Amino acid sequence: MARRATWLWLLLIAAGASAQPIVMDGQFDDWCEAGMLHDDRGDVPTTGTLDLGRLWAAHDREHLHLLLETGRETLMQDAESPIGNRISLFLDVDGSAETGLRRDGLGVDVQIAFGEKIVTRHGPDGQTTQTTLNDVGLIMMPTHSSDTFEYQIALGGIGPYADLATLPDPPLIRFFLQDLTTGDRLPNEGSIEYLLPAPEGEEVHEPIALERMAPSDIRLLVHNVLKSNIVKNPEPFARYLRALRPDLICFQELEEWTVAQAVAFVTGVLPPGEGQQWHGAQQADVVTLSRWAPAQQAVVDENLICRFDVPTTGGAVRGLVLFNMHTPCCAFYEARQREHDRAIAAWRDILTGSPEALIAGNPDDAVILCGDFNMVGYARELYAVRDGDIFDNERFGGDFAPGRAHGSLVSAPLRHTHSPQTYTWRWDPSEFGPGKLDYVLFSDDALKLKRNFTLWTPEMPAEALAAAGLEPPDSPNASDHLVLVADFEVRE
Ligand SMILES: [Ca+2]
Ligand SMILES: [Ca+2]
Ligand SMILES: [Ca+2]
Ligand SMILES: [Ca+2]
Repeated sequence: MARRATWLWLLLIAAGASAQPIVMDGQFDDWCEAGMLHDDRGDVPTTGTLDLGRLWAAHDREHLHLLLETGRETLMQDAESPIGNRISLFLDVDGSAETGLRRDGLGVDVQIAFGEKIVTRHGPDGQTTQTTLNDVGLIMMPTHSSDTFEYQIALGGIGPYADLATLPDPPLIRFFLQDLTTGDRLPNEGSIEYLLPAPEGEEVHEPIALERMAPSDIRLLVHNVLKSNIVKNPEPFARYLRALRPDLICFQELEEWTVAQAVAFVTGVLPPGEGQQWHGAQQADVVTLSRWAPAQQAVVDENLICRFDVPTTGGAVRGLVLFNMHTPCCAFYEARQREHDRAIAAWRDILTGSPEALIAGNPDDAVILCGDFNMVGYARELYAVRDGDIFDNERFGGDFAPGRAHGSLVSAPLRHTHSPQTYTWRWDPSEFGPGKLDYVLFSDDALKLKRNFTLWTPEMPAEALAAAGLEPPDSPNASDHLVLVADFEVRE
């Protein structure tokens, strides 16, 4: 509840501030500029069911953005699970009640069923075609469960329009939302009318440079390499490794190499300096490669813990406990929760010097938990790790503050270098839209986050790609997961 109060407060005080692009990150403090269009809260009699609530809209030249409250926790891209939904968005995109499906006085040209993940187009000739969420360029955040979601819909995907310039005059979109389980409709009668005037000025998304900010920053790279694709198709991996020059690498889904083969590959691509070498550790499909030899290592479920001595800004040495995570996928909610509980309990035991601790650390060690957390389920699976809020306390022990005096761990923002996106997984033929499955969580009392980003080469301009020695399709050719990069200064 506290998190929700914070962004509502921002919404009130920031009115009148300069326009900001909507960042698709599942955080809603970027919505302060957009006016609320409708309040539909409190008209569903049964508690515990979905209740479409407040709705905001915004747009840029190529996208319509919506922010919607759902009244209870739901998984937006799921109609089957206990917290799924059957919310649909009905859009009249051509300003004509004469075209599309006649529905409540509207000519609905496009219906987007979020939970069912089906887009239905009602053509002018009465023909109906069905496509996927990806066909309309739909992005929804957060990917894990929530009671509030932000949406990005490509204007070129929902109508015969490439962008705002080709909208009808006046540029008006009419729509309503309905939860087909409870029947709750937003608005109760008629439709929302939203005008999309061309925004003033250029839309600028400040790009994030690939270079680290200081040579002494420690660079972590995280990547799920898609069924050992690095073995079969090494070129895009080699190109991004040369461009990004990490010090620590956490790979997931790399089963076809021994740790010696993985070390040999990275040594060939990133030759170590005089007297230095790459080191490796492996557990099942997770492989951790590092410029420092792990002083200790351990396994928790299928996840790998390594402890390194890393240089601080002042030239001293501090312990860094690095968890390379690949937890169960998809609808395996309980198994994933269990692994997240067990991993963060392992950090608690290391932190407190418990006799149960898997490795011996110092009380001031830094910690990073990173990797493919498969966060398509309950938000609490993530919060267990971030906040030390263990779900099964009976089995895994007490809650604690994983960031010591700072409380929770911090989740690195990891925005794309050249767009306001944060998804870390994308596979266009899938029924699922792009999502944020991968995370870097760290203790910010011991580590200062510096440059950090997610790499998605298809959206990078040609000059940026050429300067980095990358090719446009490198990201999708490498994997369905994207490369994450986070630089840290190790505090004294
Ligand atoms: Ca946002
Ligand atoms: Ca409602
Ligand atoms: Ca129509
Ligand atoms: Ca209603």
